[in-house]
Amino acid sequence: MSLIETIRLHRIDIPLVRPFRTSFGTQVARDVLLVEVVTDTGLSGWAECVAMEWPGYSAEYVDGAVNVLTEHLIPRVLVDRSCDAQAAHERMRRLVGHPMAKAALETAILDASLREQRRSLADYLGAVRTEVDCGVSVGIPTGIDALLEEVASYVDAGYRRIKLKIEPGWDEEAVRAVREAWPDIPLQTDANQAYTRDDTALLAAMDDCDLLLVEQPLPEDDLRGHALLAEQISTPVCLDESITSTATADTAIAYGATSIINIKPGRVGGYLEAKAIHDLCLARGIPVWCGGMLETGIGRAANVALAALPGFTLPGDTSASSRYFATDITEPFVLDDGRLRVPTGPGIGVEPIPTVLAEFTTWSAVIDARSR
Ligand code: OSB
Ligand code: MG
Repeated sequence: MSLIETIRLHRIDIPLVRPFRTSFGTQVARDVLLVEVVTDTGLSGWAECVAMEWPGYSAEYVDGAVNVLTEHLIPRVLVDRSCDAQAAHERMRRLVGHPMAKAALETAILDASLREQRRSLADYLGAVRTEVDCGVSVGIPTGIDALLEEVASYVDAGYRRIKLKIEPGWDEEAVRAVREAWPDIPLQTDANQAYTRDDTALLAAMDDCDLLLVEQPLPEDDLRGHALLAEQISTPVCLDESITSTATADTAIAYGATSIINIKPGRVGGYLEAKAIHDLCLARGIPVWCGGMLETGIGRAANVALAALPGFTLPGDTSASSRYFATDITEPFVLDDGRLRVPTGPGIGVEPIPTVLAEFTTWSAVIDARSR
């Protein structure tokens, strides 16, 4: 097994093609932290930290991720320089929280070690598909006309499922407008915790709109509220923010708080934990799909590999590069008949294009593993 020689952190600022508004705020650009693990054989492993600029989706944010990686996670992992993702996972387990920062470091180590073995991440995780069905997440727009125009562009591009961001005041009318315009398109909603236990009637109002699911209607810690809601509406409840580990997935399923799960590797602390949640859900008959965090090609490549596992039976938020960025930092992921091809090269199968990375980089740091 190779040894870790250097760890580089790269922070980039890359504009989105259109503002992305959710119930927790608006993003106009991605402030992305990339982790690069360089081994003593000169190979680089890459990963994207999905934390956002501010703690709106979860408690993590980019400045916090930089700090916890630099001051705590990297020093803990480098106690042993072996390029071993499982060992790094075990060492980081003793530090509480920060799943997105942990996921980035673990994935960069995993990518480096798989590149050494010339084995793809998809193969390592147990992929059974060579391409994955793709959906698209539609932010809260300025009005119904803008919504229909945006959805039309995605339907024309071939997306196999549409997800509408909702919040109180932007829900039933928007959902009905899209459902009337496209009576047969697979459609679902995502509230990002914007409703309360008192809003059951607002959510039940969309039960006749033939939705695949409603994602995270209530606060992340309210599993009982989700279980009570699931008894009162016919639309399946799907959890995102609430599912932080295999244990919370097991609890939420047992309590009837979720009948479908959105798996986001960053939210659960990495691809090893994401795979474990997938395995649990497969055993329990709970369908899963791969969520997204507006990733660049680096994060997307790994998500597409995960989405190729057998339990991922619903289209994911694994959209093409062009849905997010005019120029991606990797070779772009391009939709073909509503699907993305699973990378087959070693590790995540893609790497940043040096000139594009340099163009968007706002900050970087180098940590020498040997001087510890
Ligand atoms: O809740 O799924 C979410 C983006 C950022 C933060 C949270 C979420 C999202 C999305 C977009 O819905 C998913 C994507 O296209 O990457
Ligand atoms: Mg969500």
